[in-house]
Amino acid sequence: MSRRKFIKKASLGAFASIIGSEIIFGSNMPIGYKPLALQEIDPFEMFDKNPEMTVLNSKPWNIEAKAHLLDHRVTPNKNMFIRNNGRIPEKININNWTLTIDGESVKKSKTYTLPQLKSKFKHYTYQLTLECGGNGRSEYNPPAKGNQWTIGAVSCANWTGVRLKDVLDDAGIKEDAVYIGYHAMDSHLSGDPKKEPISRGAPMYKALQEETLLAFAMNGEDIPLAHGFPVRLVAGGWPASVSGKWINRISIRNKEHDGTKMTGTAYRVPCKPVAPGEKVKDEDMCIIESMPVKSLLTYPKTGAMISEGKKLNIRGHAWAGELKVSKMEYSIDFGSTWKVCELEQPVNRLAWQHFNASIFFPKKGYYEVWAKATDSRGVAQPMLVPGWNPKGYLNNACHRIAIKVI
Ligand SMILES: Nc1nc2c(c(=O)[nH]1)N[C@H]1C(S)=C(S)[C@@H](COP(=O)(O)O)O[C@H]1N2
Ligand SMILES: [Mo]
Repeated sequence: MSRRKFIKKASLGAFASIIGSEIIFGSNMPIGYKPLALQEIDPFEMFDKNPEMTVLNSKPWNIEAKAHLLDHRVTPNKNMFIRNNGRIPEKININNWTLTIDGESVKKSKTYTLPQLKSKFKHYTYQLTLECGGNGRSEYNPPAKGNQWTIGAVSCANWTGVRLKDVLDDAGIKEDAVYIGYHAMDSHLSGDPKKEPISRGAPMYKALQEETLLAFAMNGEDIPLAHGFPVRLVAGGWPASVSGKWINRISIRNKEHDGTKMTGTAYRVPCKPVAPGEKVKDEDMCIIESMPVKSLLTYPKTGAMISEGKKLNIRGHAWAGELKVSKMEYSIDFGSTWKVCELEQPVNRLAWQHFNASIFFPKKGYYEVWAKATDSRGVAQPMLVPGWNPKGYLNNACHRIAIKVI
């Protein structure tokens, strides 16, 4: 038997056992053909995402937006990036779903059903910016392992839910509380039920902020499964890894939470700058809290063309973690000179801010438009990639688009 034939025979058997029945006429299938029943599912259809988005990984699913897909003032569900550390929970029965507040620093452990959570506490809606700590990772050199996010792991949706603060107050917090840690229903890629894919948290002051929500709706609908149905934590302005999806337990800790991806190098950067490629000891790594100032040009698309003498209208969003953006500028001469953009106030704290400008180009040719935001403390985005770090977090370099004047 030839090797090709053997592979075909072997896979026929394997296909049949996965499908659960014999494939009649299977021996007629062209070599390399995968029966429809086994063909890869279409992630855009499965997650109801814009097909223009980029799939970075399928095990687990990680999908990012392109700049022009983030043009809306409020990110539509279809264009919101997906970042998973493990397997999305498969069967969620909301009738059985409960949230437990426990931990060393809770006065008395308490469990809430979804109707209890929704009826007992006041509802709030905020626009909250969620950016993955690894957004921009692909630009670091030496490269960092992990999903090679470019610019699209950021969103600003309308989140509706109850304040975590109100729920924690109801359960009762002891005086020695320092941190919260979430636990969720997704499963570890290894399949080991004892392992959690991720269990992060935040210090009490962030947990108790008015805008920190236990959300049950995203843009006015039930939270889509991939984004944390039925309830997720939303802590705007911090690495989005703090915003636990599919949560069912929050522990009030009397020490820094030590769950999966809280320790070691995960979501940490060197406390002091290091040289590119340098080894950093775990004890010299600090937890990322507020995200740095950043902006994105969402219109036009890079590569746009405009006729000579016409003005080009540009627009986008800017955000600055816990802070506000106080100035937005653009450059068409590779950062030699800057002009001010019109910048709107945020709708609420921790929402991104919209900017626009009208640009005149002196003559025909190739240009780049660079955008630079400055936060309320006077810190501006770096023009190129900032301080290297082992995991490739916090790249807030100026976004740029190419423009041709014809
Ligand atoms: N339970 C759980 N929560 C999670 C994650 C996860 O893998 N599991 N990923 C985190 C990370 S790293 C990010 S960036 C955000 C992404 O949220 P999104 O997929 O809704 O955009 O969810 C966070 N919450
Ligand atoms: Mo993330």
